[in-house]
Amino acid sequence: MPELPPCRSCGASELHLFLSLGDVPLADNLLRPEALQEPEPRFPLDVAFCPRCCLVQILEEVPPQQLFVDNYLYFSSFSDHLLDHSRRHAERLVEDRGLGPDSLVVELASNDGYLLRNFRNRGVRVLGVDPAPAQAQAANDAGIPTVAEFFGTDLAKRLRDEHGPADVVIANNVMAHVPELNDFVGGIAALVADDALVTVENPYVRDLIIHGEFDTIYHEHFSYYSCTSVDTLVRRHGLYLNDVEYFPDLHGGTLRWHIAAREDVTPRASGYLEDERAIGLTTPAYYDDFSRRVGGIRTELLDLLRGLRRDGARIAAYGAAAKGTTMLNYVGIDGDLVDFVVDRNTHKHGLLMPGVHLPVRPVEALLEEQPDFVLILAWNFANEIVRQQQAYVERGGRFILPVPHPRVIG
Ligand code: DWN
Repeated sequence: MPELPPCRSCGASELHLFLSLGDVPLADNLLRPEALQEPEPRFPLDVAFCPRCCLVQILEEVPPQQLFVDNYLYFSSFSDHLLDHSRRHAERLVEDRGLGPDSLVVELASNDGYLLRNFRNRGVRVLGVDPAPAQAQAANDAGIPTVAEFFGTDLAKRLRDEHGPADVVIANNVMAHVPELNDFVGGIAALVADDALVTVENPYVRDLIIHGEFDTIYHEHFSYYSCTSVDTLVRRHGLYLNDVEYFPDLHGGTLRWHIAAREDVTPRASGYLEDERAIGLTTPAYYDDFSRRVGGIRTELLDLLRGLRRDGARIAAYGAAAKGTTMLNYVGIDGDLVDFVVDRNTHKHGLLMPGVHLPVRPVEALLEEQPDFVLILAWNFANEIVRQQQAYVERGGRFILPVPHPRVIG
């Protein structure tokens, strides 16, 4: 194994490699059928742990321009659960912090304005930052001022000069997506007012390991966070991890970290840090068994799907999700096992899943074709999806969940 790169947070040179998922295509790079003749880039997907700052991270750095600007198809507004979660977060912040027309709320990776619109509707001044052009345009068209650039310290200083300091900064599912972590967090420190609150949401690496959620590993996600790694990272920039909230039903287990320029660490935050040490999450040994378990999930899922196909079953999949690309390509699920994928995101219809080239169709195809089984690739929204697909179930359709262990439900 060639020498591993330094830790992307603390620069330590002794990263501990614990999982290799092979060469995988870019998770959100769905293909147009006419592009099938062109070479499809694949990149190594290797995961390591930093024993010094506890950051879990992938080793490959695909240029963010290639990940999030060229052909980025993820729009946040296609999940009711996520929209409801975001609305409740915004409303609580407005109440708790007395936000109004003189306040400024900045969201980093604001996508199509799905969250900031809740503040705007309450008369709060907002500003979005998102480099994905189509998403930023959709937000601006919806009246959410959005800067279509990558966030970092330079942009933070420009935004502060132009708009003043931020009273609230929200960074949901973005701090995992930046290769230059210190430039990103340094930018937050430069942007916030002295009494500001920063809330950062990302999937919790503890749940990724415990629930076998290996498919949430893809090149868009450079880092996978624990409270320990977040605490170390923000303190490096004069910020403090003061509180932690846990959302077990969001993206397979999400933490919301409350960060501020003023240290006021709650017992809840201290408890998380102590628990992580107690369960060994701050040591390499915690991750060593993961590779074997992931191999087991692959074997079990292949055996399940091959058995159903041998019995003549027709199988489709639900969710042209980024995680779906990792699942389909690592396990080896192509047209021999699954006929098509359905998704509510209209931007993905008519395209092909990266690597395995399964066609993506509107959700209505489930009733048109009535496959016997549907593998839920967007398992983090399984409850919402099953509720939504009762007509398919009433006709005898059944779902398959891939993690933490492959199984037929319903
Ligand atoms: O970090 C990220 C996570 C938060 O979202 C981004 N890098 C990219 C994206 O990852 P993902 O594509 O795996 O996320 P989702 O939100 O789990 O993808 C769900 C897919 O399923 C989307 O394409 C939308 C679709 N969907 C649907 O068709 N019907 C979702 C729901 C809830 C539905 O009812």
